[in-house]
Amino acid sequence: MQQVTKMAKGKEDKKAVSDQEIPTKHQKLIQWVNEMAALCQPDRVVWCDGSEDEKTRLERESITNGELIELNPKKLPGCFLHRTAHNDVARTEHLTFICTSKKEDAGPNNNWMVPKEAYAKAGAMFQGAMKGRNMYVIPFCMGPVGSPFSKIGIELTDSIYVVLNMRIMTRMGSAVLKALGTDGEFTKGLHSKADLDINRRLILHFPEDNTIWSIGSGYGGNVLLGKKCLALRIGSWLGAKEGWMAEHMLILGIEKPNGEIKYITAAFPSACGKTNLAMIVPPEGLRHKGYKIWTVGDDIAWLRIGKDGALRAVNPEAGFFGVLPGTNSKTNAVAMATMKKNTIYTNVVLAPDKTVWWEDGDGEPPAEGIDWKGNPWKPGTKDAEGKPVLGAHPNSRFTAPISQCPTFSPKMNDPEGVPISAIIFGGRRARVAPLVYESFNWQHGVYVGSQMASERTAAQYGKQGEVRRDPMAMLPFCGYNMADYFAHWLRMGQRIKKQPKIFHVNWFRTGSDGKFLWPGFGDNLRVLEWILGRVEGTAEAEETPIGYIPKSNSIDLKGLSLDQNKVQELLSIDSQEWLEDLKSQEEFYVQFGDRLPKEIRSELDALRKRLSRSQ
Ligand code: OXD
Ligand code: MN
Repeated sequence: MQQVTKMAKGKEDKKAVSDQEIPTKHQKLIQWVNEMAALCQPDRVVWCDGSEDEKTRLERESITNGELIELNPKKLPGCFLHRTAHNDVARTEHLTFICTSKKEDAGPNNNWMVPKEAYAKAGAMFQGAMKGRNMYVIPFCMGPVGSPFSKIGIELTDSIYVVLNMRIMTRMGSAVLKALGTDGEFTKGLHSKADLDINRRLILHFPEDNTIWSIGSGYGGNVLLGKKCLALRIGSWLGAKEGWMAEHMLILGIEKPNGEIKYITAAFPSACGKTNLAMIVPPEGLRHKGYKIWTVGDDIAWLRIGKDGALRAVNPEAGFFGVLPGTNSKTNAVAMATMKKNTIYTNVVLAPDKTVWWEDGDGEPPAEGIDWKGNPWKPGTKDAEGKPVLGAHPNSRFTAPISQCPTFSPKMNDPEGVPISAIIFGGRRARVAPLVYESFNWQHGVYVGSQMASERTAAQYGKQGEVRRDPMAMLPFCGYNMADYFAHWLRMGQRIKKQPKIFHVNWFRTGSDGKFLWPGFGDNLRVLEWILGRVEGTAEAEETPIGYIPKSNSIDLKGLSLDQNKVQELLSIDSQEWLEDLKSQEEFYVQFGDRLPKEIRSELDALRKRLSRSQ
């Protein structure tokens, strides 16, 4: 069958693309592509096959049209720089909607629109939005192709940047179309940059139709539809329906000297060091123990109950889309090594030798360069009001294949996933939460996850001390009513025969001097070691009202100059502070009304009693 396309005059690859045969016999897919093409009116429809030739052709095309700048082929082979529009540098949560027939199904945690209204509103924006551009058809698979965990999606987009990023972030191309067959289920994703006008930007999810529409943005989190949109928002909806879980979690394997590998997952709100933990480097003091780290994923975990009764995790992604400022050889040497080749850098400084630089990265800034906005920049540049001008945007990113990660786990491609021994929740709390505690059981652990929170610090998050509840780090990503999501977690617990233990960590507790008490980074492995010890029944703990905390000396602090007072402060529990915190938890839960599972309320009441008794 010939592709129904009109040729753009004078394009170099005119022949190759116009003669392209539609590479599928999936009638529903072909019909949908044709309908979307009729709506968006691109010059041509290009089916992506994921080949090297296609990659090279698209790279050339985007260098010519200015979407990408090729970086120094000797120092950064296969790497490119991209600059987004100035108003398009982060996920736009206020323009992100869950469109379900009933408002209660989206829940108070989501912006909501009636599906009909949403289709009409965005449809008007998509009308003719791809005129003069190509519409690329990207078949992609979240998870290993053929795995029972995996889901197939098709993204239609007018952005080559999106195609090249999806190529890194997902398994994409012909193998996926083949796996889809002639009648397989797939998520329908439509994206257009349109005119990148923030007033005409919408990120819409239609879980009842397994559909995502994104318009007016070119920023990764809004437009790489496999990531937050499919793998979390639509994924969490599908998981609740089909009996599995889509979570905002890293997946990490810790190999002990005897060769046994234990896998953990961990959920932290953005900016709490998830990518760093996924690539943790053992600290000097623990090196003699011979731990080896295996990175399975840094952002998303899909969890199912395996035939063995264990909770098994797959990373649905194939790449990292990590934040750059603050990433350097000290904070994350593994990430630095990962991005030395075949990487797309977004919104960083371009140096004259065609390398890149960002704030708190490695090395000195170039004496002169081009900033993320494309303006001449040098260290010390100030704006009209005398404020320092950053060279890289604070949310500048790298997109790199996980397979390039020095700690890459080949288990990432295991269709059955890896068995999870422990689930870790974490937040950024200057006070209240101790360094680590273990929940009493699954139900208590679900409650611990449901009250997860991060404090805003003056430097980073606006009003100091303000607590933002972010249950399981899923607040911006749960595609349905969060009360039902808690109920789903509780139901899953009843079905898992080999339940992972659930823990809470806080790397960010500060002392009376306002300084962090815990060194963090590689030293976090000391806490993970205690957690694994608890899983195996070898680490000692003390029961407290909030859960089990490490007995003194049960965390190995060898090689760390941390005095005992600090350790005690890190593990201390102030009942009064906790009782205050419970009030803010209740305020958060109120919004879910009767839909909040009674188990969550009874865990909160039981904790209050235990704390009051201990005063
Ligand atoms: C991300 C995020 O980009 O959580 O992973 O915002
Ligand atoms: Mn994330």
